Amino acid sequence: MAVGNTSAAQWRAIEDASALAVATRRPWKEISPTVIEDFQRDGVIIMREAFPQWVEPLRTGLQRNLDNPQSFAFPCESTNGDEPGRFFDSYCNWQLIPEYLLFAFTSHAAAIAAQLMKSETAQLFHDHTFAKEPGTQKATPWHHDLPYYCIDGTQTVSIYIALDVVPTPTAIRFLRGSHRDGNTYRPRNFASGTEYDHDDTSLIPAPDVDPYGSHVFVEALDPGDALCFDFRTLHGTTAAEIKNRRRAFSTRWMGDDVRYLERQGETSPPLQNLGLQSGEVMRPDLFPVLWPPSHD
Ligand SMILES: O=C(O)CCC(=O)C(=O)O
Repeated sequence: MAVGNTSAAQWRAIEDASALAVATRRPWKEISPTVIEDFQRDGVIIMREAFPQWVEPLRTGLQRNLDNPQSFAFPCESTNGDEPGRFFDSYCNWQLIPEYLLFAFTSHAAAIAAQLMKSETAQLFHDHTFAKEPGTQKATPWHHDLPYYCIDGTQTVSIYIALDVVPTPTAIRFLRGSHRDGNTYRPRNFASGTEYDHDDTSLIPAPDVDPYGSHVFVEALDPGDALCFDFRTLHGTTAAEIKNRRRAFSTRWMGDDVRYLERQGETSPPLQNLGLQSGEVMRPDLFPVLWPPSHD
């Protein structure tokens, strides 16, 4: 099995996603002010039983990804042939996988994202699925997501939904408050752990955080639980062996202050030809604005 990104389907299947946003509605779900403040302070929160009704549809969607990776966008294998298990991820597939599209356009994820980001709007950047199969002993390297992306801003959130039971030893760990440390760390390749090629001298090497340190946030998860974290929050895992499948579905959301940024190096997703200059708003025809929920 080839490691890293391989050739695959195009991620743009829908001409004008903003028309789809106008044609659909998303429900409201109230988030308490305490939870919003926890998110703003720590850069991560857990929402228990946030999406139980979406576990089965999202598993079905992810299975399409796993069965036929090349039919979808940006499939990536991060375990080498001589390593046990499988660490798979794929992103930007909501236009190609109906269950992902329905989740984005009809679930209460957009309402949750807008409130946590303290933003008037929630714009979908992309979806991202992960599967670690039993036997995998591959750590997710410590990193934060913002420098992988062709955007900049402070109002961001990933809503990462567990699709299996995840015990603490193999759960994602977050360094509380790291979204506020002002640093931007060099992206790292998940397969090799090496840094991306980058000409941006403002990026510094990501620290290897002590996974058992006192500022580390880690929670065992049940299917339907959601971890919500800022794109700047450092996170990673240990190399503890995966005993049961560990699948997850994430949507990445942008708030009012997020703008396109032309990075001086590789990005992931490697989105080309967006027709944007640094500082411009991300195009709603490609990245639909899903909160406010309707355009009446
Ligand atoms: O599931 C994992 O181990 C990695 C997830 C991750 O890095 C992310 O969602 O940004």
